[in-house]
Amino acid sequence: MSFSQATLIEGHKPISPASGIPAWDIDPYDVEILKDPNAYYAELRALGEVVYIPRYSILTVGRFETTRKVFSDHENFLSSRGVGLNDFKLEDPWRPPSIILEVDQPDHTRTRKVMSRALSPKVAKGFADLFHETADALVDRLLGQGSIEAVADLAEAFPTTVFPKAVGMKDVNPRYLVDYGAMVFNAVGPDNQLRRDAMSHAGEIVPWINAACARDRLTKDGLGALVYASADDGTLSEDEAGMLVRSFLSAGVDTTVTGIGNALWCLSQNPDQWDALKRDPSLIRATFEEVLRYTSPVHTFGRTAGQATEIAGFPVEEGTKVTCVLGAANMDPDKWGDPEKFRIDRKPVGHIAFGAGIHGCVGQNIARAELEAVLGALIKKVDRIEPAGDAVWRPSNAIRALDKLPINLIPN
Ligand code: OVV
Repeated sequence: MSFSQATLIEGHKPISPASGIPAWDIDPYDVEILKDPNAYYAELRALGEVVYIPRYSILTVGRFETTRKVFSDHENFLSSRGVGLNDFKLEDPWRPPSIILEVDQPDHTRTRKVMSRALSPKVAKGFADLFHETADALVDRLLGQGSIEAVADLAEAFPTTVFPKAVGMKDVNPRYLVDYGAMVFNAVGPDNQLRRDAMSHAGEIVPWINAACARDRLTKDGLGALVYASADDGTLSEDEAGMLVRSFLSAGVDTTVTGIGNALWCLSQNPDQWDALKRDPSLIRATFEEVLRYTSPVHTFGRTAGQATEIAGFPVEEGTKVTCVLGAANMDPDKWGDPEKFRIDRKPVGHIAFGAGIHGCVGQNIARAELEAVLGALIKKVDRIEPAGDAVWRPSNAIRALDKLPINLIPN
């Protein structure tokens, strides 16, 4: 380790960016930007292929092609040194690193295989009845209520009900699952107030999460058991199986909560698109893909240059932290016509809301199955979704999610 703590910036080596890379005096983690990011996204793309942010001593990309390229270039841009601002090679991470997210080839390949088998389209299909029955019952209950607060009542309620069942968790604590997600995702940002607030719950929640991942805290018929089967056949150690169950709990709750909340926001703000979906339910999938493109639930994730390399022809030093602004890429007018319009007939093939390359979201089949169930229940039973107050965003260093969404669900 060649740098003392004192010389690190946000836990990584300070850089001297190549000439020609524009410097931008901005804090991308300012709460006002996080709550309403489109102007920041536009300016980031306008400034250049790659931008230097002195405040954090990072490079940042937001144009579609360059963002996709950096994010999927696992040879040059490593995940094992952390996907946030801290360089795990120079500073200890806040928790033992994920053995699927925060790891490179060849180690990544073995754990990824286990997870992609556990989360296959076939397995996701097996959860369809549970997801549909739960969504139908939840929407029925909410329809009798007049106005609802859709974040707590629906967006959080649905995944925190079905996902622990899908995993086979014996321990139930929806609040801990949501708050753990907030820790995991805020942790990839700088040491700001958001990160510190999220981490203030760590003392209670981290031990609970770790304990909930043990074999004897899981049923024999869920996703957890599928992972432990790989410990039985010798592919994984017992500890590794527990770590992969931890990945379910890290990545599977906050993301789908956000996907559902953002879908309700998009549809409540765009009644013509809701009507179009009601007329043609075969557009459910396309609607969710457009929600993902339009709101990018994971707005920013990073990589670390593992060796001297380049971005769009500009030299990049080893150890450089590069943040990839997925939200900016998914709004790039060079890629998408009229990107700031929410259009369910767009079929936004190639959006990078699930990432790209070997680390692309391994849970996306489950995410899609959850959204299909929720949107399916809504279009069956609800005539109109009307705003019943202002939507409030919940700023996070990596997630673009709502805090409050008051709506009226008007029954058929
Ligand atoms: C994609 C993702 C996000 C957050 C956490 C993890 C994965 C994990 O593996 O823990």
